[in-house]
Amino acid sequence: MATSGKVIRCRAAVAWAVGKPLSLEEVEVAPPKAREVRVKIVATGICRTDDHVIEGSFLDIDFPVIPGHEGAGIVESIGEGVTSVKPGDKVILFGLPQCGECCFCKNPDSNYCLKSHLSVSQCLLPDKTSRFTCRGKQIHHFLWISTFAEYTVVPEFTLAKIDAAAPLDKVCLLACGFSTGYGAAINTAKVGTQLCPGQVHRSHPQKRSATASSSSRGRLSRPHVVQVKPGSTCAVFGLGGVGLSVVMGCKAAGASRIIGVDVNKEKFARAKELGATECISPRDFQKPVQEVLTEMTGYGVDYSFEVIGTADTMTAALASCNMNTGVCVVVGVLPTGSVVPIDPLLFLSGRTCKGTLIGGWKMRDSIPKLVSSYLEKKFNSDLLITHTLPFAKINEGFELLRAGKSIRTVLLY
Ligand code: PAD
Ligand code: ZN
Ligand code: ZN
Repeated sequence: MATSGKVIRCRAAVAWAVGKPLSLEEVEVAPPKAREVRVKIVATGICRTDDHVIEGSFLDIDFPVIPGHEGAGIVESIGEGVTSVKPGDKVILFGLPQCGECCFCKNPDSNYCLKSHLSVSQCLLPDKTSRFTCRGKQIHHFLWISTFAEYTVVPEFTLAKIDAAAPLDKVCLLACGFSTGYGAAINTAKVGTQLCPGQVHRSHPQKRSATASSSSRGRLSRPHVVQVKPGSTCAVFGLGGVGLSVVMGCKAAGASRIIGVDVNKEKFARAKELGATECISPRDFQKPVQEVLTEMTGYGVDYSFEVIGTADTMTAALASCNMNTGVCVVVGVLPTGSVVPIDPLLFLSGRTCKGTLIGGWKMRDSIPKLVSSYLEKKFNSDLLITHTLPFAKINEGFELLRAGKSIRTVLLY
């Protein structure tokens, strides 16, 4: 391409300091170095995690920074040694790398990579320099991908080539929101089997007598036949873009009861459309929501998901799953340094609590497959997109998110 090897001047949304609105600026984007790729971003979603960055509550971010991590685009140029993509390829960028070399990347049961931001800062590229400058100042990268820029430079292992037929303004959500929620249900929790013995039903007397007659014909039978009701029960705390993707994952996994929990009742209609069997607002009850959910289900749900990011909702989600085999999956990102007081008795009887990063997917391996599934209409992540705005209206997109008016806003460049 004509721009290959040259500095590109383009627009980007810069967060100059904590708590300040994003500022639309002209930035310089240097060419990619070895093992790096420069990408022309075509579309990016706005995720609550970007808002956590702007408000200063997300893990050790160096300012000024260009946030954004739900982007899709087209490769503009590649640095030396890049083999997996070439200029013109459609790609999705992701904030959880897959270097392929660390012990966790080599472990088939893990999607955590030691090059992730929780282990090494991703505010500068791996060679500890930035490719962005603005008004003579160095600007930091975010999760190595900074998609709130018309052009960005990323390490090769933070992107994957996708099907040329994929609509970038739709599949950008697969970079984070959709994949996180859907994967939290099907990969992390492995929703599908019903775990709580409280939900089993004794067989109908007539069926029992049928069994007895089988027995009389000498076939193997058990005196108390138990029919396990198919499907499990789930509670999803937070019905934003990520929580609704959990709902979709729970439905796809065959859950029989999916209870959405949100203080904003405007989210209920979409949640039901996507698979929630009922929705409740904690504000409608005098008692804690965990008690409400326990009463609704007998012993608590099989799986609970915290998809908000507060200490209170994390405690409530944990206490909402059944005391023995219940699994609570923490998806929401709590402010850095948060401490959640938890009564150890909640675990003593067997409950499990686990976290998920981007839904457990090994991103480089999984993104092309998820895009194929999208194209085959195996799921409809388009239903998460409530607003589409030009990039210049990025702050309006954040206002919609903060006001609870949007699920996902996609920005077009
Ligand atoms: P969102 O703001 O669109 O959705 C959050 C929802 O929670 C909204 O519908 C709110 O109304 C609702 N809510 C807020 N407070 C309460 C409350 N006290 N009780 C009940 N409902 C409440 O955010 P999102 O869906 O984009 O992201 C959700 C969280 O997931 C957020 O913390 C984000 O940082 C995190 C996330 N984690 C990962 C990961 O890999 N673990 C990836 C992407 C996002
Ligand atoms: Zn995100
Ligand atoms: Zn790795």
